[in-house]
Amino acid sequence: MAVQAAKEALKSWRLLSEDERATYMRKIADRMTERADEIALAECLDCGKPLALAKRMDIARAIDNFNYFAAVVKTQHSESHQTGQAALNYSYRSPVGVCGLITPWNLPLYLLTWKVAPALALGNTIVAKPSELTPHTAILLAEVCTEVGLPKGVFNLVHGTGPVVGNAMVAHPDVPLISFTGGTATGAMVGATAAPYFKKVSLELGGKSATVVFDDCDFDRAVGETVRSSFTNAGQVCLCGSRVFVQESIYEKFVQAFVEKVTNELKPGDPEKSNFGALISSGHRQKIEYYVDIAKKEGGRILCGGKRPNLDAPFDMGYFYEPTIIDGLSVNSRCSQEEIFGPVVVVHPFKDEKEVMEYINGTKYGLAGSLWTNDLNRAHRMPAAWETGMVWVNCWLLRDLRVPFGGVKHSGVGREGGNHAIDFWTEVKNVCIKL
Ligand code: TXE
Repeated sequence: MAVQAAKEALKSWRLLSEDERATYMRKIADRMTERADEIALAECLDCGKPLALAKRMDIARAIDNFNYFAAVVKTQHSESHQTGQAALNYSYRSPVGVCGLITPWNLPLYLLTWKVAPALALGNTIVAKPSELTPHTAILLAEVCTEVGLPKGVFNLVHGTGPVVGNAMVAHPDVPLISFTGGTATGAMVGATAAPYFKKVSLELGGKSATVVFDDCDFDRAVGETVRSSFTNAGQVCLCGSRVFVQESIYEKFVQAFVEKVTNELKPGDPEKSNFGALISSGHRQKIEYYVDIAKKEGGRILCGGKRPNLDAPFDMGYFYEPTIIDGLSVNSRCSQEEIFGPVVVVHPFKDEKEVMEYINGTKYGLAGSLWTNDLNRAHRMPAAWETGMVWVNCWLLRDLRVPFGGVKHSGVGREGGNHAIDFWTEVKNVCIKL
């Protein structure tokens, strides 16, 4: 049904001018801005994340995505190559067609719009499936699209579980593109299902990103930003730094300051008031507790957290878990190798750049990382050797939508963002004209 509607709508949607499609993108952004508080509250209630975070990050960024790709679609350019006096070549771009979008529960609207905006702006129609755990803001987005007059069938929202509805999208012969964000294991299934159809596929998967702190860093800024990079959204952000490596000369001082700041500043509680929200589900909290138990068995030392907070009703029923810092583990321990995707970070000392380079490249993931140093040469040298998709130096999650976004190894395939989005969400052919 949804694919059929998208196929039908594609016939006219792909013929609109860039200006016409850009106008729709801006109308969606403007209407979301008008409804921003309502949408933020829906995201807060669906995820348990702090309302202030939903407003500041999720919804603000969702609106930016539409405005950004409204601009991109107007500034994209194509290639032309003249072959001497013999011929002129030019690149001809066209939409891919009906795009299947599958998104996770941690940043529901943020990640859905990161796909919807470029897909629509570049002339595709879509069938989108949000996580079954967090459908609400996707529904509100569909409402906004209707309110601004987006033609029927351009944006199709379907709900359901991954193995049934998600899998059906991936295996549908009339959906030539799949953009997936979710866990690595799921991404492997999606890739395998899509392979026989030779679809365009982008996979944004899990991570075990590293934060590396050298003794020449701006200490207070490094501590403050490491709290943010470790525990934003209760650590349920694939870009979070879940492994913190600190040069041994400042290890004790840094870890003490890190633990103090986390303990004093991150207070789990009412998501409409606190800065530290709940986990997405009881099952996910059990997964977090399972890993903390493993850490204890592997000889880890719980420096803070490691348990459920004592909260007054009704928040005592919420899926809260205290921000947790663990040290004393081997870099090859399960908690240092496997994605936990919650408010748990492991801290490790390191001697020098050579040693820490081996540590940070020593997992199957390669999504992001942050580096704290004032050594200019090191600031360029380490990212070049870092097996990851994105490196922030003396900052974290400072986003420019024009840059490539994606991971390597088990963190994914493909890049989205800026011109990379144009390449992914369109097909390009070369036309050669004899002169
Ligand atoms: O993922 P799941 P979740 C990762 C993060 C974590 C995971 C959490 O690292 O591992 O996502 O999100 C659908 N065929 N990232 O638990 O279970 C499912 O219904 C087709 C990385 O939601 O993989 C949901 O809509 N679809 C990311 C979606 O897949 C299937 C940023 C994701 O579900 C399916 C955010 C199947 N067989 C989270 N099984 C990044 N790299 O940017 C499930 N689904």
